[in-house]
Amino acid sequence: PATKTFHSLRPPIHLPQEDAPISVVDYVLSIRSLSRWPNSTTALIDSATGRRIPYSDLIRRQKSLSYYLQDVLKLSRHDVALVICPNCVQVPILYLSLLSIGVVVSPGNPVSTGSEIARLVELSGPTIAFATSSTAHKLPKLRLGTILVDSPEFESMMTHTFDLDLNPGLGPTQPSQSDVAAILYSSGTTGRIKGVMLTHRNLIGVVALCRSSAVAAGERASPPVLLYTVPLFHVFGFIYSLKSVALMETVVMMPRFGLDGMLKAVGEFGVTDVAMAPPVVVAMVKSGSAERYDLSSLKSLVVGAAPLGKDVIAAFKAKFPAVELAQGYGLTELTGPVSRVLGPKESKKWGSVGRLYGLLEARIVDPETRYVGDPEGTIDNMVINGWLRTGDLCYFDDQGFLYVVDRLKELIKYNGYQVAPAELEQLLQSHPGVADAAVIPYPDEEAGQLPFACVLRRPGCILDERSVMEFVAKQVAPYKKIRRVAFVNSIPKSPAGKILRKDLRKMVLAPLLT
Ligand code: 4UU
Repeated sequence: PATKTFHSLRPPIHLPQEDAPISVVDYVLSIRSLSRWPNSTTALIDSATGRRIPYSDLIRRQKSLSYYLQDVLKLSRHDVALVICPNCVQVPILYLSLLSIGVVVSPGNPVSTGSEIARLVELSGPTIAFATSSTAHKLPKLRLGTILVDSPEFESMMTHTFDLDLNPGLGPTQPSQSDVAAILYSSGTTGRIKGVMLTHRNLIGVVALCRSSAVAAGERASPPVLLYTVPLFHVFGFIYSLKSVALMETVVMMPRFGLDGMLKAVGEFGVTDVAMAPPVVVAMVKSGSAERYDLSSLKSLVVGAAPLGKDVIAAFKAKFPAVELAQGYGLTELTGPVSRVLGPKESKKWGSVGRLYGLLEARIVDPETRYVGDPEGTIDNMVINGWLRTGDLCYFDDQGFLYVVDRLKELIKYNGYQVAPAELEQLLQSHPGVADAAVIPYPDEEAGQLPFACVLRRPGCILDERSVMEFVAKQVAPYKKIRRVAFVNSIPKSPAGKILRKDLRKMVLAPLLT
């Protein structure tokens, strides 16, 4: 039968002409005038210090920093800037400044090791890096060096006074919409980490989608106050940092996540919405201390990046009946948001990741038969005939609500963070006691999935679980650690030598889980 195409049921989106010479920053700033809270004052709040940055100040800082980056540091269009920072109020301002002058923003996980960061540098070729005093030591030497965003120098780059009238428009580096705006890292459906290139047009489109869904969600009496527990380097936080400015929302930034700190910040800053990955929902359900905090301002949680179990949803609704739980589904390769649950009526669809955002189209294809006789080849190709393969097993119900049932691609998600099995397999194979190894996800109530190593020992070698885990832990960021090990007699492989993960799951996991 002909493959059915599912169209978005949301209102249509109006985008700027494709050839209009505007950057995503021009777009974000231009639609602010359409905000329902044009007088919204606070842009950013640092939850640790309570420091507030008003919108007027954010714009001034962004302009000042753009000018400095371009005219003093001589950064120009198409240069790549690596950003290795924990969440902090400086980062959204840095993103806007770099994007406004056409510099490609490439954010990486701040807990990465030096060699993991070196790989990002190899992929994207940055000329400059932005880090904090806690992450800078892991960065290699780049042509224009590393700038610390938590230094007094950076503060003065953002606040130095210059006469805007003498420097009207940052003319010559005006990016076009087809320029690459950001390189985000993702392992896609297979193998190792890759740099995903997103254009200004991609970002403009997604900001427009977020804006239209905010309009559709209905009136709010006062500007939303969002707290991000999601990292700004990940597509979820990256896109949110742009859309919040476009919508003139107030954003509470938590440099270091902790459940109690988050709950306290909700009361302290009147937080209305929190963006999070499922493990935070699990923690809220299990926490014995949630009752101690004033959560009366909290209206909704936007939860995405990994599956949220139905029993967790049920427990959450029982414990926090006044808080709407809205799942969102997205992928780095699709510039983030794909679908979300919108408003109290839709959130009754438990377990759904919502309806497609405006403009989006989707197809459900049979993963086994798409390429006759070559299921692996099917999984390997991320783009087929202009369609992007998500690698997720999904279905739509008859009202256009999407459900994610399973993940077919190799990707493991630990606390919502991407872990690429191939990267860990390569490390394991470099151990002298290991003849062969495969890494698959092991289900975990709190983290979602744990990286689980199936190891074939070299004959005559003595190797225990702990030494396998320690060997890997020394070389990777903490979220990538192997957390369980099984020793096997063989690793099932296809004639072409590819690990048959489904067979391995059946062979090793099934007996452990029953
Ligand atoms: C089951 O996780 C993301 C992006 C998430 C996102 C972004 C903007 C959510 C809401 C939003 O507004 O991107 P990646 O590239 O890190 O991982 C993509 C993969 C998906 O293919 C799927 O396997 O992460 C998984 N995933 C989910 N799985 C993402 N969201 C969900 C979800 N349920 N809600």
